[in-house]
Amino acid sequence: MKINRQDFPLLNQKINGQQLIYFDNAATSQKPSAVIKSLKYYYENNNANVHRGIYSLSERATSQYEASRDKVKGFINAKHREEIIFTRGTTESINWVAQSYGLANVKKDDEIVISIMEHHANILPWQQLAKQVGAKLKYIYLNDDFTLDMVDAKNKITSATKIVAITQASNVLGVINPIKTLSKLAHDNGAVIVVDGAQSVPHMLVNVVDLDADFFAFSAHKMMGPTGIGVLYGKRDLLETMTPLELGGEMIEYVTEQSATFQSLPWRFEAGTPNIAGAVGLGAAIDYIQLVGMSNISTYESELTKYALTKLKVIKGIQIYGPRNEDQANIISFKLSGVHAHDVATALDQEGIAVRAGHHCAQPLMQYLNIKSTVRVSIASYNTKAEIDQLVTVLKGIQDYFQYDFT
Ligand code: C6P
Repeated sequence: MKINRQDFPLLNQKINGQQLIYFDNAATSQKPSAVIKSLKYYYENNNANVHRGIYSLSERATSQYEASRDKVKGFINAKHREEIIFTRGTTESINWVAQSYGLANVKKDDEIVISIMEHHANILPWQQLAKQVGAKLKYIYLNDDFTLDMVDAKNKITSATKIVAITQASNVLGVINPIKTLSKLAHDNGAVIVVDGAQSVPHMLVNVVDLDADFFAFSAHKMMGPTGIGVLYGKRDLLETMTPLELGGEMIEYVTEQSATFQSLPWRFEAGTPNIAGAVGLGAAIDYIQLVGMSNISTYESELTKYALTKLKVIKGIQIYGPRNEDQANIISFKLSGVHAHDVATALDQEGIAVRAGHHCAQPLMQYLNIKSTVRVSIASYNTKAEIDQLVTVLKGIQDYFQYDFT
């Protein structure tokens, strides 16, 4: 089944007098009516606190909240529901791994290996951990086609490595990394692998068991769900060893004046009143995606990305930062010679086209590429070839306006 654009009410509006074309899906996706309605329905009919009320309404809220956990489990093919922890999003999920698993398992002179294409959310928590314990933070660099240099990966991941943290899909380059190979490399050296799935989960089928990921993080808002909710998946035997970072209500078993015992998984990691409506909305987003079919979404987005690459590639003075091949995710970054990325984004906005411009929260990658910013077009399944054609036409107009001489 193909996505019905009419399912996304926000898209039906004008910006600066032009029909909105939304190409900033990697920042956050738009939401289908089914998700919006699920939030409204929840608040109008089922709102109560979870896990504590001995009354029907609270039991209903609890069962909806827990049903979403089961949906997430199925969506990423986890083995056990206890392995699904609701968080605020990818950023919080990775911070928890660093400060709970990391602090307990990484010691002085151990090594943490990440890649140069990471988002700050998968850099700063490891920088902090490395400083706290006196460990070394090492980077895997890139091939000329912007893909991960696997020779470098093999050199960097050694018996000194305790954690490998890698994004499955780059939010700047659109590169999809070979997670299965990397997890084998990590495991062969006695390390765990933490996968940032923020950009892969919305675009492709993810199977955490097949990837053999030890931890996997993602956000609902990039996959048609609400903001403020995300997931930390962790293998059960690893989560069992971890101490919760947040303490308080919901996560306890028994508390005395001086001590406390904690709940079992996954509630041990969900202190305080959780984002119940968010979880319900995430469940609705999963239902919607599964109704359309993740493989249909993936195929359509790849087809549109290929189409966009073909059209963009021939624009004079454009430089595309990414592998530019069939295997890349739905994200294209580029620069137009002689025009600042922010000027391009502002000019596109005048024509109703929303793109992101800047460093995309990946400043070490920008430094490595020796650039300050790119324009980024990120495609979703509700975008169309006509919108890409319009983007290309406007980009050509921007070049004419700035009158860059390509001769
Ligand atoms: N990238 C972008 O425009 P949060 O904010 O926690 O939902 O996701 C953080 C994050 C982590 N990893 C990757 C690969 C990401 O792309 C993001 C979010 C957005 O590229 C906002 S900066």
